[in-house]
Order: sequence, then C-alpha cells, then structure tokens
Amino acid sequence: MADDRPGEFELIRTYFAPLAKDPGSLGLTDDAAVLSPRPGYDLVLTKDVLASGVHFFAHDAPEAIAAKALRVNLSDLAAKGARPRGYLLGLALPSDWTANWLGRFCSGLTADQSAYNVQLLGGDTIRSGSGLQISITAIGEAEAGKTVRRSGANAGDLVFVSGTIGDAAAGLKARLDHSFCGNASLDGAEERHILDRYLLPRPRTALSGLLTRYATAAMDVSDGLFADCSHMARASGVGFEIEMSSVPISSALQRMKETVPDVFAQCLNGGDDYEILASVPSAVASEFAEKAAESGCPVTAIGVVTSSAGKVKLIENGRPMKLESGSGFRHF
Ligand code: TPS
Repeated sequence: MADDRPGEFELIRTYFAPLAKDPGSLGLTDDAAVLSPRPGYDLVLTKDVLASGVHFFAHDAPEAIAAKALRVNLSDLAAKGARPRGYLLGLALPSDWTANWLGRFCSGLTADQSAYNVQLLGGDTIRSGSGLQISITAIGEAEAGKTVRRSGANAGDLVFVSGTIGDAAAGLKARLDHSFCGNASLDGAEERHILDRYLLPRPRTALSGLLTRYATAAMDVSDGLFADCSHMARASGVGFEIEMSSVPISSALQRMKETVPDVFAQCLNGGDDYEILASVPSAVASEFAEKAAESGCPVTAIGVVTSSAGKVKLIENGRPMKLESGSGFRHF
C-alpha cells in the first residue's frame, strides 16, 4: 500500500508551522524557541503528559483530544494566577496515524489557540512504540512574585471551588457503561453535559487575576476534590473542614444523587474536574465571590481552613463523614 503520509519535515511545515505565529517560535525552523519575559513578570511553566486509555480514548475526536491536552495545562496556569503565553508540543503518534487524523488534531489546536490566545512555540513529533501520547508544556506569565502556591492557606480562610464538581467523572462512567445514564435517569441534555465535561475541560483562565489578588493558596482539581483538598491542606500545614451539602453540583449530578447515591459519592472525588480550589481570607471572601461571578466563573464557599495540620474533615448534615484513604486518582 502506498504511504502518502508526509515525512517529518513536511509534517512540521504543513501541520505545525501555521500554529506557530509568535516570532519567538522562529517558525519552528531552529533547534529551540526564544522567549523574553516581559519586565516585571515571572514565567510560569507546567507540563501534563496524556496517554490514550489513561486520559482519553483512542477513538475520541482528534480535535477534542488536542483541546483536552492543551486545556489541562491552561488549567494549571490559571490555578497559579498566570496568563497563558504559549506552549511546546511533544507528540508520539501511533504507527497507524493518518494525515486526516493529524489535520483534525491541528484544527482542534487552532480553535483553542484563538479561544485562549496562545501560540505553539516549539515541539517534537515521534513515532510511538505503543498508543498515542501527548506532552504539552504550557508557558504563562504572572506579575513577579505574585504566583499563587498550594502552600499559603491560613486557619480561618474560606475554601472555595469554581464551577461544579463530579460531572467529568460521571461522564467517564457513562463512557465505560452504556446503561449508566439510563440507570441514573439522566435526560439527553444531562447526558451530553457530563460527556462534554469529561472530554472538554474548561480552564478557568478568567479567575487567574482574582487568584493573585485574593487567594492565599490555590490549585486545580484534577485528581478528585477531597484528594486535592488533602494535597493543599498538607502543603499549607493546615486542615480543611468541608461541608458536603455546599459542594456545587450540576442538575445531572443532582439527579444522580437521588437515583444512584453511591455512584454520586464516587463522582464527587473522581477527578478530571479542572475547576479551581482556593483559600481566601474571610474578610475578602464575599468580594472575591462577587468578582468571580462577574468574570463568568462563579465560585462557591465549601468550607473553612482549620489548624489541624493535614486533616480534611467532611461534614454531612452536621456529622463528620470518613474520607476513604487512598481516594482520588493515582497513576502509581
Ligand atoms: C480513559 N483520570 C485519568 S488521569 C486523572 C483522572 C481522573 C487525573 C488527572 O491526570 N480513564 C480514562 N480517562 C480518564 N480521564 C480517566 C481514566 C481518569 P494527571 O494526574 O495525569 O494530571
């Protein structure tokens, strides 16, 4: 069979060079990109590696796979209070890749580049020994010294989360079990909502400036809400007390709560949410929430920071609930 797929250099010229308009990318013609941070700004760097079967399914739409790979990185930048500037792309293609697949993957990147105002700065493409793998390094900038860490939460701060929690984990369950939506009595719109939340995270870039202004600590929720609360509590040397009934959920999750309560509980800590978890001093908490709502990314107070180091206490109907140990997503 004739192989009409482009070779490595033609592939860069045809597919990737049109994505690299930032002069620092040198048109993808050199060994490296060159980036000057603006005076008074820090560069903020983050990388996520995604693999088929681990973060997405091999037969998912190439546009959506591209968008997810970029967006999970933009979510990390937002959580640190940084604005995105560009990204590096490492792509390991399975041996049966097609020009059509790559074209669609690149149109997914093109759409998100204009939606989030970023450009491809450089990268590398190889043939994978196994399935598709994508590694993106996103580069952002934040006013010097103003990035938000996981480690700054203080006792008395309020704990906030953006958007709604659990939809993506429910979407993953629906992908794995075709009777899932029927069993949970979800209607068509609710089903589309959870499937969409699984495949297409919405990085909360609009919150980055508010986090640098108001938050004492922040991170994005990717491993599971309570697992990530534990990560932030430990990093800050404080405890969290979370009121379960305050955790914001969509109407799809509300229905799951009524129809399949055990599965609902698992979804709350299932991960893939890409929402922002932040601690904010109580004196400025309502101002933060008002400004977040104005920015189009509403936030909800779900609890308080306590002085019991590393402990996350979940409260339901006034009673403490046990947090399963080892809960949340782990690769190893
Ligand atoms: C096919 N999942 C994978 S990685 C991760 C989660 C919740 C945590 C965040 O990733 N199976 C498939 N797709 C998925 N998204 C999952 C399982 C769930 P990382 O720790 O790499 O940043």
